[in-house]
Amino acid sequence: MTRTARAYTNIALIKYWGKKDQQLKLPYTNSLSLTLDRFYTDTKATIIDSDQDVVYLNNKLLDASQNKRILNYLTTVRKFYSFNDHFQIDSVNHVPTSAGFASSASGFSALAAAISETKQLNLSRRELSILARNGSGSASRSIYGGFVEWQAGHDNESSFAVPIDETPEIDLSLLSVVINKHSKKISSTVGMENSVKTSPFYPNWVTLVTSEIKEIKQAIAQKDLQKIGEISEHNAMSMHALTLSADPSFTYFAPETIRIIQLIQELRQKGIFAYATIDAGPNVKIICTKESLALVQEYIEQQLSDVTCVVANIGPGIQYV
Ligand code: 2P0
Repeated sequence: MTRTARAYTNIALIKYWGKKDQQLKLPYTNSLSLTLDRFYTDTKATIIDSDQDVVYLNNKLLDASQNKRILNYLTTVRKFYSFNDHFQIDSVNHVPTSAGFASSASGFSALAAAISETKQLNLSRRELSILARNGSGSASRSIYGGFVEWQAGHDNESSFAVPIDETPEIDLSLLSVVINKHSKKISSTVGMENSVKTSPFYPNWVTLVTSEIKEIKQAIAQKDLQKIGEISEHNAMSMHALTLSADPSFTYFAPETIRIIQLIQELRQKGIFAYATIDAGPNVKIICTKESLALVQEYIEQQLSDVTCVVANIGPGIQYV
C-alpha cells in the first residue's frame, strides 16, 4: 500500500530571496531555516489510468486555474525520471493560513516524497530535496528537521539542502503573530525577481548572506541563542530593505508589522528575549525562549487587539504515515 508523505513547514532565519535560474529555482545564495512542528502537509500519490493528473486539496478537486503549478510540476517530475504515469494527488494542508505560514514549502516537499514513494524511486534525502526544490525553493529545506541549510549550487544536481542539526537541544520557540486584516500580497516569486532586477543593494545582499550564514552556523554550534536571534532579525530586515529599495518600491509590511517590530525592541529593553523575522507577508514571527514566550505573547496581545498568536517548536524532517 502506498504511504502518505508528511512534510513540515520551515521558517528561514537566513532568507532565500532571488533566483539566478527561474526554471530550476537556483538561488543566488545559500539560506538557512528551522523546521517547525505544528504545521504540515500530508500527501498521497496514486497512479491512475488516465492521461491527465487530478489534484485534490483538502478533499476538494482543484480546477485547471488552481492546479496549474502542480500539473506543471508533475510534468517536470515525469521528464526527470522518464516515466509516463499520471496521478491522483490527495493533499491535506495542516498549515492554516491563520497561522501566518505559506504552505508551498511543506506542500512541494510532501508532493516530491509522495511521488518518490508511489513510483518506488528510492531517492536519497538529497535527491528528494532536489526534486522538492523544483516545485518551490523553500521546499528543498523541509526534507530535513531542525536547522537546515540549502546550498545554492550551480545546476540541478548541486542545489540541495543539507541538515545542520536535525534534533538540536536548544531552547528556541517561535511565536507567529498573525495580523488579521490582510491586504493583497505580491507573491514571493514576483517580489524576489523585482528585488534582484531593480534594487541597487542586491549585490550587497549576496555578500551579506554569505557572511551571515557562516556566523549563524557558528552560533548554532555554540547554542548561542542571542547571536542566533540577532543575526536572524538583521537578515530579515535586510531582505525587506531590498523590497523598499526596488524600483518601483514595494513592501510586505503593514502598519501593524512596524508596530510589532517596535514592541519587540521594547521587550528587549526590558531584558526579555525576543527577535523578529518576517517573510513575504505582513505577519511577524518572533524567536523566543521557552521562558520568554508567555511574556512576549502577553505583551503583544495587550498592545494589539486584532492579532492572533500561534506557537511552534522545532520539528522533524519528512515522514511517512
Ligand atoms: C524563505 N521565502 O527563505 C524566503 C523568505 C519568503 C521569504 O522561500 O518562487 O515559495 O516557489 O521558489 O519558496 C518563499 O518563496 O518561492 C520563500 P519559489 P518560495 O523562506
